[in-house]
Amino acid sequence: MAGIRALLWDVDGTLAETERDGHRVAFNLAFAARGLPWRWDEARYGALLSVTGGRERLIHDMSRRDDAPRSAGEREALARELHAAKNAIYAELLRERGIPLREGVLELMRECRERGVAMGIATTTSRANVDALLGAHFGGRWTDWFAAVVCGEDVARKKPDPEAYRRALRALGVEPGRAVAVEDSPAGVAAARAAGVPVIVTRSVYFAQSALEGAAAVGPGLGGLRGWQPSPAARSAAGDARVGLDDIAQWIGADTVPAPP
Ligand code: XBP
Ligand code: MG
Repeated sequence: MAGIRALLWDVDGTLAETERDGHRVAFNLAFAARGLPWRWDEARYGALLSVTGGRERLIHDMSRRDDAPRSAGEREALARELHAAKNAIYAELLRERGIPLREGVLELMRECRERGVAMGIATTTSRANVDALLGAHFGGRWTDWFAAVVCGEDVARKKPDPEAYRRALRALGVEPGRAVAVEDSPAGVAAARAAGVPVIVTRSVYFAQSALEGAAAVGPGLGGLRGWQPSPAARSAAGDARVGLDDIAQWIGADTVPAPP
């Protein structure tokens, strides 16, 4: 197989632990600001993550509560309001206290830039949230790092639907088999696979135990090689300390990409 031409990044859970420490906290603050007694603890939020999309998650939760508005229209309106408030609070949280990138993320991004592998974002989170996270880490010109950015607003159907991946591939002009997705969730893996994109999984706190069918490799994080299945045989240009492009190429059966000049 020919070499990898593009790396497609999921955002929440993959770049940073934004679900537990960001979105969940912001949802709870939005409930409190609206005078609602609702609170999503870590376990409840983990169960709710099977519904992708913050607004969709709210509607799903309301459908199971007896203290939520009765009519579907009212629930929809409340979900919109709470979701907008949550996103504003999330951006504020990121500005004020920040959420670090997961280990190995920045290093792999730098390696992609050095070795001429294009990068794209394929997420179904809202654009404002991606902007808040990546703006905090890369500054106002963060989009310069990515040749394609596909967010929740750009798709009609969220993950596990493959639309986000298909759009990102189209924008990059790369065939599915020449790209690799980096994901953390079963829905993300399903989305990438349905688009024909090989995927590696960097497990996040909420999907630490999930079955991840169809992933080329699964591991505890990009910052180290220990715990990855299959265990990496190729020693990457980056050495043994972290997951590099050579490890990824080996997992997906691609030729290695050219080493940095
Ligand atoms: C993550 C999601 C999002 C976030 C919250 O998808 O499902 O809904 O939980 O963001 P991904 P929004 O991992 O593909 O980024 O509130 O903007 O939906
Ligand atoms: Mg994710």
